[in-house]
Amino acid sequence: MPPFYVTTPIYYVNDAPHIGHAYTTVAADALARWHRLNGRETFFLTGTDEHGQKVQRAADKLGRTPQAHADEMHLRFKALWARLDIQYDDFIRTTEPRHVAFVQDLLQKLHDRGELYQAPYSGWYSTSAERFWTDEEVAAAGGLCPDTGSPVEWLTEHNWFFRMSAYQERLMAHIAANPSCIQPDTRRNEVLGYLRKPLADLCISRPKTRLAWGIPLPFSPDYVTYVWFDALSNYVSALQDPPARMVFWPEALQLVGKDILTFHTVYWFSMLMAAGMSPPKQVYAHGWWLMTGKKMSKSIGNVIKPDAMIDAYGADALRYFLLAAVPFGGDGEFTHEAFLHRYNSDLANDIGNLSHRATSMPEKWLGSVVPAVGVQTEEDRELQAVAVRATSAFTANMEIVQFKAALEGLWELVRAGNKYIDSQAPWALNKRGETERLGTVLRNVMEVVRVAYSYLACVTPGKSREVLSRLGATEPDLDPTFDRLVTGHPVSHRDPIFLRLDAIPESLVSTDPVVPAAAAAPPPAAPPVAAPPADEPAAPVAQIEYDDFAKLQLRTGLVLTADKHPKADRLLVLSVDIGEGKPRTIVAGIAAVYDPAELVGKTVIVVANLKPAKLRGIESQGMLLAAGGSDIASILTPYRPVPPGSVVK
Ligand code: ME8
Repeated sequence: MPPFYVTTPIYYVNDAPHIGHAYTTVAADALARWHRLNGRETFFLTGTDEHGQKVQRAADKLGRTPQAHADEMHLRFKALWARLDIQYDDFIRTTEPRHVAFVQDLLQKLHDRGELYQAPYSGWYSTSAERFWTDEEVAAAGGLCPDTGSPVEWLTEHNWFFRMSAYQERLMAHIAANPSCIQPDTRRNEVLGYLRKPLADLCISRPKTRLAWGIPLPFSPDYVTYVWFDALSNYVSALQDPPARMVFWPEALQLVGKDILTFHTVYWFSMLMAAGMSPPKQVYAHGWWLMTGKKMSKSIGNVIKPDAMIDAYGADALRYFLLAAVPFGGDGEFTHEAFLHRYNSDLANDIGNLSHRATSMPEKWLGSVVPAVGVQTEEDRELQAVAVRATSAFTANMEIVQFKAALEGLWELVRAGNKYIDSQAPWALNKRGETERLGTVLRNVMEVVRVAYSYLACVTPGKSREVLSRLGATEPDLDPTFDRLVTGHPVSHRDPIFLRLDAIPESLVSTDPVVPAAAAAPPPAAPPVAAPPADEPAAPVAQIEYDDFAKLQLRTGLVLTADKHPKADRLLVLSVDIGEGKPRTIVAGIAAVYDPAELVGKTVIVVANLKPAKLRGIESQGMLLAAGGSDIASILTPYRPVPPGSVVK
């Protein structure tokens, strides 16, 4: 088996880590753990990007040196990785002497090979994006920085350039010959599209007079190197010592956010080619975590703090959610409602329940030991087949970096395990005194738990360790056959591994009191109130008494699913959890303004006591509130997160 090398971007130390950073790092950790579990020699690198204008500016603001700032800030990343159970093999900081020495050697090598030259350079410079833009790019962005939207200034500098344009053909040929070197395919096509336009040379220096915080060019000490040239080199600088580490390089899988894909392909691949090295095996660009439709980012301030999520749910629940909620490569809207929902359904209910049953039943009936493997019936063999199928699906999807599909595959086994308990009814076997069959059934259940938590050990390492040790297994064991536990080994039964939560933990919502879900039976129906269209002045309305308003029962609801109405283009059919235990079906005339997929996970306001009505053959058990009258502009959602079923008044 070839070795396995996985990297994350090195994160800027200008601010504290948020869920976006945790995402890439958790994904890399899950892959590293997975390959280690499979016996593959693995190296997992992460680190911090400590030079450049962003860091310099953040340090200036705090009145300290950039080095002191980086020394303090990089520890925040390390502390979060410790809390998230991230098992990296090395953490590289770009201010470390080993990295600086490597970058200077690389610059010297490229200089000696004639890959660098000096020339005057003029362009629109954006300090916020730390780069120059062309006239056309700035014009297209309305005279502002196309990346950040901040003002740009016209600068002329004498700078050093890398002959990147010379690599255009080679880059295209390399990508064509190795189509999997950029994933997903859509991202590869984007890079190819970029490469079809003329490729310019890359300005790789900054005069020290403008930016002192960087690595000096060894052959031109009045300049420091461009932060991306410095940062990208980390993936190889970390493999220099001991030299044997370089065996990992040809196997590199580099995870990056989609925003930094061009740097990691066009720039990075051509730098490597110029240095006589091969590009990484694969660069995988994942999507963004969004908050209310916008990329979660430090500059916008719409960030979720991982520490708060870990305090509320535990590290493993956060790790699981990040990987299970969206296909790797796509964007995902982060909502507390969706988190709670997935936590309760997948973790507390499905797998938590399964492991709880596996250890509570032998305690009650079998003296808390692993029972012997008995004669297997048709149903037992079917469950065994599910285990084989589910674990192969997990494996196949982990190989293509599709965590969500891998977990969905494994969940087939988790659900089958719970169903098997229901159908085999061990409580009835116990009552009837069928001890041997009871032992066989419980053994099979324990094996399902052992298999599921062993595969999950790369996603939920802490909980897996805990559950496996309750069954007497010291290490995860990926063999799906139901005879791997040690017969007669003591089984310990303790608290549920994932506690069910009734509402979003208070520490995560505002400090304002959250109105609890109403349990009272709804009073008689009242007609819905129609709002005037937004483009007409609001006409004076007839006044009503408070009691009339109070007839209206409004609740918050979490959209669980949304689909097009099979018979009406205008309508969507939603399943909405309004805290009643069973979701409501609501048919809403919003198909013209909303894509079904974007509604899933959103919290909406539902008129809960409207008489059910059939809309083109489907009964609607309520109505959504929306603004804009007949031309709906927006559905209404609460300003702050509230649990489904909260009273709205
Ligand atoms: O770009 N959703 O550092 P950075 C998903 N130092 N992932 C996100 C995210 C979001 N909303 N926000 C950030 C840099 N990320 C450079 C990298 S590498 C040689 C130099 C993740 O601190 C994602 O992995 O801005 C993204 O690529 C990375 O954080 C950017 O982190």
